Amino acid sequence: MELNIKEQLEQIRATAKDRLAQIGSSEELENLKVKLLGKKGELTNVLSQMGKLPPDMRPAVGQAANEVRAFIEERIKTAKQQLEERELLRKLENEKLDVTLPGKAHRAGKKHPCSVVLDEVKDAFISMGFTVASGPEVEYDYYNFEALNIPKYHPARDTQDTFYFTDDILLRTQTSSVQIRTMEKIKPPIRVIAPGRVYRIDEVDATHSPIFHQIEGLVVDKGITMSHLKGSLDIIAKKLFGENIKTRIRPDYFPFTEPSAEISISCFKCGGEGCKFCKGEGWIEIGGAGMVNPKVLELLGIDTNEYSGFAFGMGLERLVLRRYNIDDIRMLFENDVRFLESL
Ligand code: 2NL
Repeated sequence: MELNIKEQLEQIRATAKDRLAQIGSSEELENLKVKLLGKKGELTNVLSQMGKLPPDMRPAVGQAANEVRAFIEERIKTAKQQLEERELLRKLENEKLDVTLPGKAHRAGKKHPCSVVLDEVKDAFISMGFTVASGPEVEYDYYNFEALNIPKYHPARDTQDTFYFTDDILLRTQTSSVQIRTMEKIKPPIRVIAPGRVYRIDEVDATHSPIFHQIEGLVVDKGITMSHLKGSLDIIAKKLFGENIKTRIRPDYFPFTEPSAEISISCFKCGGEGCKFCKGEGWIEIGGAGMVNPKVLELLGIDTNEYSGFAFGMGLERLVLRRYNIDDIRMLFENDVRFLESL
């Protein structure tokens, strides 16, 4: 009987090693531990036969049983450590990060070319003491035409095909309307620019769009002359296009200015020699200007014996196309990110 129990204990000890070697996961290990050492486990099962032993033999068998338990516990502990190490390694292997792989590039947005140029133009004028004004795009005929000395049926209206909502409400064709509103609000001296979106009925092609942007400017003060206009344009052109740029004004006609002038700058590609860029002219037209027609000032209650003014207007898109050497205005409106990123 005694031998039998000892043999059984020995058997448990001897087989435990092999059984442990086959364990593949912490879960299996836990199950085996219960099977061997648990309340209804094999070891407990053997020990329950102790009562059948003669009392003097029990201590020796008990000690043998404790040794087997200690042995198995030790082995389980080691197996557990090994399993945990293996599991950790497997986890690390699966989750490993190759820090040498190329990263996912974040596409950063950037300013639209029109905004880049407009911001430069604004800064140049602000540095000369101008303020920036804005006004409604849906405008009264009065502010867009009447107040600028363009009455109904005036031929100048034909050059600006206008989107009308009603007889006297329209989409502004120029930002002059903003400057008329400025003169209504504040007394001279006035130094203001009015950049903004304007609308004209036009088919879309490489050089036309029914929506585009204008930058207009207005100065009204005592003793303002054509020289102030020319001098201001010179400074602005140099700030925007470089120190070597020259400006040229030649006679033109606008109902709202008298005299009126066409503004050109010397070609920034060839410096005035004539090249493919300026079509051999040496000059590039950037807008129009003139002395504010006294009729316009009078209508707004400005005394023309005391005050005079100059005004100018230029198209933003034209400046942008020149600056970035783009030959199609549609590129600025289609917003193809691949194109915009390439600028
Ligand atoms: C052009 C020409 C111009 C003006 C705009 C203006 C505004 C007021 C009074 C008088 Cl409130 N004139 N603006 C003057 C001359 C020319 O624009 O080619 N724009 C793209």
